[in-house]
Amino acid sequence: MNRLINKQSNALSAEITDKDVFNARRAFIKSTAMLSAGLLLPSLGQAQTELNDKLVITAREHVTNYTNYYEFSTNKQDATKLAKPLKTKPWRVEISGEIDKPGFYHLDDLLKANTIEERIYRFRCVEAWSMVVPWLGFPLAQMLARFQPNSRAKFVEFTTLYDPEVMVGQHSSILNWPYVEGLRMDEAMHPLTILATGMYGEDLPNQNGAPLRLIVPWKYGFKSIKAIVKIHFRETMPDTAWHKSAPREYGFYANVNPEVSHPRWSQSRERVLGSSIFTPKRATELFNGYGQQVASLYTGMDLTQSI
Ligand SMILES: Nc1nc2c(c(=O)[nH]1)N[C@H]1C(S)=C(S)[C@@H](COP(=O)(O)O)O[C@H]1N2
Ligand SMILES: [Mo]
Repeated sequence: MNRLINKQSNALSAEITDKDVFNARRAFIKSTAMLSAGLLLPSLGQAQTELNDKLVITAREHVTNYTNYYEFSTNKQDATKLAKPLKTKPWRVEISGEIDKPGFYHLDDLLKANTIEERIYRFRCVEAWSMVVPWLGFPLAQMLARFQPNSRAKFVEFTTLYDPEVMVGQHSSILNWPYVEGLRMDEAMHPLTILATGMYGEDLPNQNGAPLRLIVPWKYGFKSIKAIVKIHFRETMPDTAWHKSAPREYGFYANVNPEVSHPRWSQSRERVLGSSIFTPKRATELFNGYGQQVASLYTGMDLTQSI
């Protein structure tokens, strides 16, 4: 299922040596082995393939012309045009916090060290629409492991570019800028979580989060932060942009859960993006249909606190 697009295994250019990469891989293999054994996490493979086979891919035209990107506009049609002036090359990403060697990296160098593959995931927005997108990207875990987070790294925080001259929506105070999102470390290291650089076989369009965005398929779309300029490993739970703006409406975990209503609307059904107004809405699935792979991450947690 995961078509291999590009296979490269170069080490990151200046800052990271081959030995570091080798050690990080070993640590990563060990930690994923431990995860699978300890929490009985199924590896990707059969389960994901079965789910993906049922997914009908949404037309690219819909996915690229109906976006949520408040840095540009709160209108879902407008970012297509407004995001055009954003310059995504060259692009620098700061990696910081609980790691040995914090620093700034050229995105090109970060990408060289990863294998870009295609993953078809269902994506569901908190506003009750969903779509199925063939993303191009790589497991976030692959990249995080190279930076050898230390034992204090319990969460990963992501930050979007702040540049109000280009991101004209940042003049409005609708959200706390810059946009910040975060994951618990085990969520970040889960094989379903990817950093996407493209979709439909091409680079990401600006309005969909170029040049680098997160995709966490079992969570509401707002977790999938766009235009990432910073990845920060930290000990405490990050405060996210949506949580700061509306703490009663948006929580940290935000796992898709049809049983838990948003304070202002039900979350039990979803409109499939691009379908006609006569098509009945689709029943939303717990964890967006990825429960088999991710439910064990939340054992013992109160899932009604999901949103
Ligand atoms: N930086 C940034 N990332 C963002 C957003 C945003 O406004 N700014 N919107 C989020 C929301 S609410 C959703 S539903 C998804 C939408 O992704 P799409 O526009 O590619 O469909 O992006 C998420 N990532
Ligand atoms: Mo959303």
